[in-house]
Amino acid sequence: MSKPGLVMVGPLMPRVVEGIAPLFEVHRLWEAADQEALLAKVAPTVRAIATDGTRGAGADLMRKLPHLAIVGCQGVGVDAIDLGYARTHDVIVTNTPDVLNDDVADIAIVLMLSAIRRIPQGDRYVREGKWLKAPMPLTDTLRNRTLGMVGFGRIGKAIAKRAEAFGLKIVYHTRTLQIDQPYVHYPRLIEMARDVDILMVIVPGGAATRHLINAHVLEALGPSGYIVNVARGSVVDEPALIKALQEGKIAGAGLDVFENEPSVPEALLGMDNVVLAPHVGSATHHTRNAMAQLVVDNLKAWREGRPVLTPVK
Ligand code: A2R
Repeated sequence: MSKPGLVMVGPLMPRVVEGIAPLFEVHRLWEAADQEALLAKVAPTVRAIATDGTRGAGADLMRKLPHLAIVGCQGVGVDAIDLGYARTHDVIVTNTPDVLNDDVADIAIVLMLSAIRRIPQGDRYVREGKWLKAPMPLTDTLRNRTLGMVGFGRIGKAIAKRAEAFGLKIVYHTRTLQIDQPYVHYPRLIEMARDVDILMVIVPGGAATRHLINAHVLEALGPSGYIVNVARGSVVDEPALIKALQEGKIAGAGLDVFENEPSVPEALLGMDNVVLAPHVGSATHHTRNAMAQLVVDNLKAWREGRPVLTPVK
């Protein structure tokens, strides 16, 4: 029996490539000189797309594949996939939740500590020989601080578990109260921003959370406040953040994600109160392989007529 077709949108982990090879006829979209021609040619047999959280799958792509049944996404965030189109056309979407919680949470804590204790700045201080002339200036501290979680799902809880160990007081903002949680819930983000020292952003991207962190929220956070974003660049109004940092309306930021990745605004590159990371939350061999395996397991389940493991609802 011939294998159904699968469009791979961009390069994925070798584990995905090897895992799906026995299951699908794989068409590598990004390698095609003429992508439109490739799609037109393979459309009659294509049932699946394999993609990642950054490239996603827009309606424009899915529309060209009328027999599409499943989109397997490597990543937990599916904001780059047109879920509305998928739903109305009975296309299953799978993502890779949970397996990345711990690595993303580690990076969240690292960025928080790096911003507050100025770790990369200290590294530069040593390398540039400044320590030979004078000790590094004192920094802010994590002591007696309150951490405001913006989003309190799977990754948020992994971050909170770590933050507990640092003695931080934890509160959270989500749309829904979680009655089983011991922490104070703020239905209004602006009120939480007023009461906390650090905002930790870990909500999904997309239209509903676009610029959730705006000038008003940053103003409410205040001049001794820090913000850490390990969610999506779209959640933070980047020009407003830059302005707040420039004007001392907040103290600093730790950022793993940006509005226009991999481009980072020149203004941020020049700031000493900002710690930058190139979207590396889940970027370890261990976790990326686990994510890749979950992409394969979902596509395999569909191929064998079983329920997929991690559908996006
Ligand atoms: O609002 P709720 O009760 O649905 O709580 C979710 C919260 N959330 C929001 N909070 C405030 N305003 C919103 N518009 C909003 N939309 C969602 O974000 C929940 O507490 C949290 C999401 O949790 P999970 O679905 O478990 O996602 P997970 O695995 O923690 O990953 C979060 C995001 C991904 O979508 C990627 O973009 C990124 O982290 O790596």
